[in-house]
Amino acid sequence: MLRFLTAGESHGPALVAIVEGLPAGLPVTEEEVNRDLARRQSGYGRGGRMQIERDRVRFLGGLRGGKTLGSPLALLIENRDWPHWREIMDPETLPAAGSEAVAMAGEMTRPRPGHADLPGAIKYAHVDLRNVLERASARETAARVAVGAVARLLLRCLGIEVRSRVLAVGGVRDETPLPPLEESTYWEKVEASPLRCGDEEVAGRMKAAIDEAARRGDTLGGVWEVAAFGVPPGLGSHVHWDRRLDGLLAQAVMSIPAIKGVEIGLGFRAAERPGSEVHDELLLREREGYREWYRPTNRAGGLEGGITNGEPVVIRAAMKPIPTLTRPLRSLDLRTFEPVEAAQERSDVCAVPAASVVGEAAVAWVLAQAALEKCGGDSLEEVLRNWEGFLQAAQPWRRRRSGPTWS
Ligand code: EPS
Repeated sequence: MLRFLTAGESHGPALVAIVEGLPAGLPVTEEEVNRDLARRQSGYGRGGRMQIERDRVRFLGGLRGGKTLGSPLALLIENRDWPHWREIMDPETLPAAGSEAVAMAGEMTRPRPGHADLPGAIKYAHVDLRNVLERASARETAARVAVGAVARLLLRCLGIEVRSRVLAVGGVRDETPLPPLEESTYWEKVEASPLRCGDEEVAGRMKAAIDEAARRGDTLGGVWEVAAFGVPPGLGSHVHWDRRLDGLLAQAVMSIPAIKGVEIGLGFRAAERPGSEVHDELLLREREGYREWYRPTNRAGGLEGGITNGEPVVIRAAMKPIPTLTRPLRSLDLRTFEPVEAAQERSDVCAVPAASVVGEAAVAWVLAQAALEKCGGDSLEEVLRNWEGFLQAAQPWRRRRSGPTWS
């Protein structure tokens, strides 16, 4: 079973992750992981913290000569901001009352509505909200992206590619239908866009909306989409609730901080249409000596009955605006029980583009798990052998012409 755990606080020394269950022999490089870490750090609307961090991974175990060993893969991402927080976040001693450190970031008792601050404090019996917010911070997603980058390397060996793009920021929407993977100029545009939006004109309006929100001391959410191409039919299962791949994908995406809605394929729009305009019909075509089924549409987002159907897996997430506002909302002080303004911490105005990269990691992870569940092996070689057999067997919709008949 492929699994991972992460640890680390936003302003602690580092984030760490341990990945277990990877096959031996998978090529992994720091460069590949760093590329995704950098993509997560970019994006219009991020705050001052991203100027400080230059996220880079260091492998501490499980890798030798650029290939996994089959042992747990241990990785670390240092927080460059840590030296500024050394006293405040010291694992053993809290800063003395009246010290400079306390003047910089003393006890925090004014919960931000929408943040984990208050429920986290109640649940874990903390009064200083820093004990919650440090781990609830989206900083933790850097570790998830590093782990997702490794999953992506495995998927690439299996012919699966994961992409993401931003479809809305605030009320500004990009209605461009999902282009295929082969439309590389489109995907290059997305990568080059600070909004991760493939339509420059729309991206300009998104940028203006973020600037306007920043001026008002406000924040903005949005919608992003992740698509996985090259996914064969047969991953996931209809037989049990916790084996349905749509449910597993939704959980992974919903668990990204600030995500409040997840949809697959048409999602909520499917509820408004009759069945004849929702389901993807099966048609027949002839190609390269084969007769094969195909689907003119992919409204199901590549999943039927919790199983992949061979079409791209398409999943969208609705992200709420970040709860740290520079013009703070009304709150209550945990110590005095007096009405106050919610705490203001340095934060982002909009992290939708960055979160779309986290979404890629979440989807890549779940697909890698599903692929290994189907075709797992102790070495990459064994996985590839199993995968090849699975692909051969999973193609009953293709028939080759042998003489006058199809077989
Ligand atoms: C975050 C607040 C900001 C963000 C941070 C998430 O950090 P800071 O409080 O240090 O300014 O920049 O995001 C990251 C550090 C990151 O790596 O994504 C929060 O409160 O969630």
